[in-house]
Amino acid sequence: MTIRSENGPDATIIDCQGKGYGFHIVGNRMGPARIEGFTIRHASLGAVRCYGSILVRAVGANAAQGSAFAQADYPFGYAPVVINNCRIVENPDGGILLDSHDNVTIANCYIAANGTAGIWAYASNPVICNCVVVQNYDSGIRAIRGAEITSCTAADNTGIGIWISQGAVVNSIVWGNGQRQLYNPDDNASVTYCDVQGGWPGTGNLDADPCFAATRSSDYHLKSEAGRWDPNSQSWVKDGVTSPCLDAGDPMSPISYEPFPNGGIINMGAYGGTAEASKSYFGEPLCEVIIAGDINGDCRVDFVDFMLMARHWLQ
Ligand SMILES: [Ca+2]
Ligand SMILES: [Ca+2]
Repeated sequence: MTIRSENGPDATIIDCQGKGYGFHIVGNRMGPARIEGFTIRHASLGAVRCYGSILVRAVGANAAQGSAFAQADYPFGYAPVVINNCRIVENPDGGILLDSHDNVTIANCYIAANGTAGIWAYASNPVICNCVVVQNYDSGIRAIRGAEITSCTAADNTGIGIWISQGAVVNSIVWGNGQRQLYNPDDNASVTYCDVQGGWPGTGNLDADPCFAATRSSDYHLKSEAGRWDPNSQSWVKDGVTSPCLDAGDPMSPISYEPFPNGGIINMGAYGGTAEASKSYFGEPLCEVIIAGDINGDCRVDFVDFMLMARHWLQ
């Protein structure tokens, strides 16, 4: 089952007016589910809840007790759920709630100003990528069991930025949260190529002001002297400073849709790898002409470009 809006989350608003859930996905009854392109707000119990259900949990524990349908199609007991390109805002009891569901992907979502956690994952193990999780009135992401978190921005939540028991946090920014930035109670999660306020052990981690565009207006794009996408004016603007999070992600991560000049390396944060990634600044105006072989975009072809190419040779 796919439910997709025609014109995206700015135009398509599900206002639950203080009642129930926006979407409630229970077990495998509907098979794979995809929810895409909505604003979901004012749902008293949560914008989206995914529940593995007792039946599905029984399949996981003892396949003989489960339904033939679940056994045949979903050996792990969970039909995949994808929540993509949604704005999950102002839901009094939390944004996205996962309970005993092990196959949920949350991608390209803006999750803000919810009454408790932005994403609350209980006995679940979600994949969360390219999400802005900010200004929620508790934790940003609370993954009690674990999660794979890639290219996310968890900032200015009143509680913990990211609570993760196991799994990984990569290419992400965790900044300005009210309590701890990161909480890893079992010391089992790896954190790499992240900007964490106060610092965090791990390869490639930074502790430096990420230079968000405008936290007051909830714009968490990163400032750049070479160009930053401004969603209000729908244009590229230039700043007086450049974020240290540009080109600071994992050098082996694909840069995907980052516009030129992109440094040849993914940016940290929710817009890293997207068409809205801030442009790399090299201390001078953008190149007037693009030279073949200038991979990072600094208007020269030199050993840095050669190194970038060599790193990804024959990938
Ligand atoms: Ca980049
Ligand atoms: Ca170059």
